[in-house]
Amino acid sequence: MNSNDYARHFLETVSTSDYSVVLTGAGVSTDSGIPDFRSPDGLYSKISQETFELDYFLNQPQDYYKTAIDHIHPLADKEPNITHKMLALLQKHDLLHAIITQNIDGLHQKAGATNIIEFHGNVTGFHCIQCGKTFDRTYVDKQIRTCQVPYCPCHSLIRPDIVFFGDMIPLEALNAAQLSAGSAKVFIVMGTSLQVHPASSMATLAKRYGAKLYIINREPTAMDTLADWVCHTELTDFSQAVMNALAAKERPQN
Ligand code: CNA
Ligand code: ZN
Repeated sequence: MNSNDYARHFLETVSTSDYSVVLTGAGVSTDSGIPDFRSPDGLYSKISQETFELDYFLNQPQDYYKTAIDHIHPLADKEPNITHKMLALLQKHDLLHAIITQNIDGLHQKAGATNIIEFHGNVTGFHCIQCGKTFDRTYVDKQIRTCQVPYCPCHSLIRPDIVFFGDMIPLEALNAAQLSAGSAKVFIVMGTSLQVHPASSMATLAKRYGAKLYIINREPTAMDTLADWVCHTELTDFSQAVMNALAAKERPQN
């Protein structure tokens, strides 16, 4: 099968499902200029994995924020790509019903998608670890530039609203994701290596509750053998083919 055949088959499948859910990972945002974690030019080739660990953040917040101001906070300035737009379009056609994302970049929202479950939080917000007061990036970046680490007026550390390795998944997001995955007739996985738990377990949960599992990713993932359908491709090609197939379906036939 080529990308066009895959896209047509994919569209037929979601057209016959009354509840389809996608789980996205860093691979959907690489075409927006955001490196993923584990690809050869991914973030792990530039910054160490411990940058995303809770203990590291709490013990050395100045080191975390030194990296974050250049490599993590600017994710909020990026623009959505064709895959984010394709998923938002599927939602408008009632062919996709929920998006569970491991990404923290907010690009599904920028593309106009709705019903997005941010499993690992987002880069746009910050809060005090003691009193819970919220802060925006302008405040935090200014504090980093002047005193390396942002502190709340109550003198406690300000942390980002992202989920570090070692953090709990926000309960609301976990519940919503489990409910969506458990209700899915079709569960689609896009642009993730499926190596981060418990996000990856949403795919096994969906499958256990009877969903057809579709995986679309450049490389093999940890769950390819579990899937009903696997497509190893560039997401730009796949998403363009889906957009074309959707447009062809809508054109009046003579
Ligand atoms: P990962 O482990 O780096 O996997 C990404 C997968 O996407 C890899 O298997 C790649 O082969 C694949 N991929 C990359 N680009 C493309 C492409 N253009 N077309 C097709 N496939 C592609 O990242 P995961 O998302 O699996 O790991 C979960 C972590 C990464 C989550 O905690 C995220 O918060 C975190 N993360 C998020 C971002 C972001 O918000 N954009 C960026 C980097 C890391
Ligand atoms: Zn405070």
